Amino acid sequence: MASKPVSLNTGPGGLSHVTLRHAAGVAKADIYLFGAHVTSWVAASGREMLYLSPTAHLDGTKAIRGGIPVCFPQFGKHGPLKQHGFARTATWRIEDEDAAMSSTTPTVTLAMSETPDTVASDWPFRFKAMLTFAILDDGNLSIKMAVENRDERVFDFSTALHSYFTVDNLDDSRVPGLSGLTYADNANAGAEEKDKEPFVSFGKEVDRLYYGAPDEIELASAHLKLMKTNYPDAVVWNCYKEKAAALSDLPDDGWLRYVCIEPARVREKAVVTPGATWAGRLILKETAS
Ligand code: TA6
Repeated sequence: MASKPVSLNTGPGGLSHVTLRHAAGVAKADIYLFGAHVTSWVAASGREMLYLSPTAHLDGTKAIRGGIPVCFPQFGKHGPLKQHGFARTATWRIEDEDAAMSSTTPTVTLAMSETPDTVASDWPFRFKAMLTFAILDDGNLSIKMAVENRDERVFDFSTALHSYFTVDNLDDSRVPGLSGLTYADNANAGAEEKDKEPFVSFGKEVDRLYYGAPDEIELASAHLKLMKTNYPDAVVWNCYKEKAAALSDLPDDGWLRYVCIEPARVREKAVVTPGATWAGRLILKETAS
């Protein structure tokens, strides 16, 4: 029997995740309700495109290491909330669940709104955040994020889709197209630098927030091109050897397996007036590289 385009399953840590499956039966994605967190995207070629740490916590005890963590309403330490905000450790709900589960196409929308904890936080606003995930006809992955202001106050936020891509070989990994841009170097206390190199390489810890990054960024060693809309910035991160040893949910050699390229809106926060909605989009495409 052909697999359903949208199904609800339980992961090894007992948490529920939606599985989206392309009609051809190869391309698929798993999205946990915990954090609205994509843990797997298998492209049309059958390649697993995302890196998920084999020691990631999949039981809700902490943010999942790998896949695509949703950083919202704060990226990193750019504000008073805990690192990367509360969205990635919140349990999201399936929007219009009955219709979603009987969808004839592999797409689902997850949503979250304020909770007593968020209202008690330093970001106390009433809101509705929605993430719409879809496996496209070509097997690529689309993620649309919308944040509606349901408060009577204006609010702002920073955000990123903190995507971990599996690389064939970190030594061969290059991120072109960022030369000449200014970035905050989080591996050097956030110092502002101007990138003078033709590409980013990974012979050391790289933790850079590039301002005004191009909307298309390629990573040939991951056979990947990303296309972002309304995420003006981009983070490039690999923790390298020393920091990997300090991450309890990443194997000591895990740093060799991934590069993060993260569509982000950090320098110029999203500002949303009451009743308005901010929207951003990310399309991840497998390339022939
Ligand atoms: O996106 C890069 C970064 O901000 C790094 O500074 C590093 O902290 C990484 O995120 C992972 O953060 P996490 O809280 O998931 O360990």
